[in-house]
Amino acid sequence: MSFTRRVMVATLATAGLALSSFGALAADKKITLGFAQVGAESEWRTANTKSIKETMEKEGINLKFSDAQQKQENQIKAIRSYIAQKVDVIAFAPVVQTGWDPVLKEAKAAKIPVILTDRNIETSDPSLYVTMIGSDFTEEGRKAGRWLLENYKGDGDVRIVELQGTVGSAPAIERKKGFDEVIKAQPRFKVVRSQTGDFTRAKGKEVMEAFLKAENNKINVLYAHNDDMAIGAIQAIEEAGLKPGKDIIVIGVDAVKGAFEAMAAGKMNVTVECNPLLGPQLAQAARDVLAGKQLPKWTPTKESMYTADQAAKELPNRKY
Ligand code: GYE
Repeated sequence: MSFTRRVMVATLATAGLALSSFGALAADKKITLGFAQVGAESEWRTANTKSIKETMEKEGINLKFSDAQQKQENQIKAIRSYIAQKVDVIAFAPVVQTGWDPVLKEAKAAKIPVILTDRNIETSDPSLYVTMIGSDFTEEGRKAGRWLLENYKGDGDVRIVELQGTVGSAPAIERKKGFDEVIKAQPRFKVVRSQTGDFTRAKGKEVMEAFLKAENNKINVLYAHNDDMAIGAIQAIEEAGLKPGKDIIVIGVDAVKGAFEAMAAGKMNVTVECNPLLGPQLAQAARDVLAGKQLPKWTPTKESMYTADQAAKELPNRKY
């Protein structure tokens, strides 16, 4: 090989490596992915975890998995341990929106790419993560609001209670924002109580009991930021001697099987879909980033919504 040719080959090889700022991974090396999950708070989360575990197994990606029990400090610890273990890629579903910059800077310094799944973050430096794979929560909130304005029958003030998701989480903040944005067009629709139910059935039931007491049962609509809280609240409504889905309109988000069952039983009116099956997109994104490909900053998932009259027919087709 001539000198110039040798130099050219060397330059090309360096350019190839430089394509990825995260260091090259030999094509035949098994990828190790460290995933820091939020917790196991809802049916949605269980389906999300299952999708990630099953996909990585199938794809031959070595998965390190941790469950943060809805606590940011646990997720930060998990991310630090993935950095210490020198995994190839870190992915996580951030429990809350803020407070990630310090740990993400540590990942960046270690040249480990970070992929966000499900929930987004607020950061002063967007280069701290490669891409975000997940839903448009504000649009989900708008869909819930629009459905209500278009389908509510009855005159006078409409008294709405809201069960919010985990305090500080992207879906809680944005589902509230989108819903408020739409309903403010008709001032007779009023959110009279709004409190967190932490995305769980137990808390949804407990807070709904308190709402019913405080409002002396005078509630027309429940808007729950996820189906699990709606299902917990349905129990509270029944125990108060009222009919969920009739006396109180019940709106949820996620479109998990439990919501379809409640709708088929006439106890819930509508659920806005939020797709938890993110495993395949995550595996692809991990491969792409390690191959030095440029990824879009956000890949929104495609979603629809389902009403009670579609529930019985749709239930057998649901995958989560
Ligand atoms: O809606 C809820 C879960 O972040 C989209 O988290 C997710 C939300 C989902 O606990 O059920």
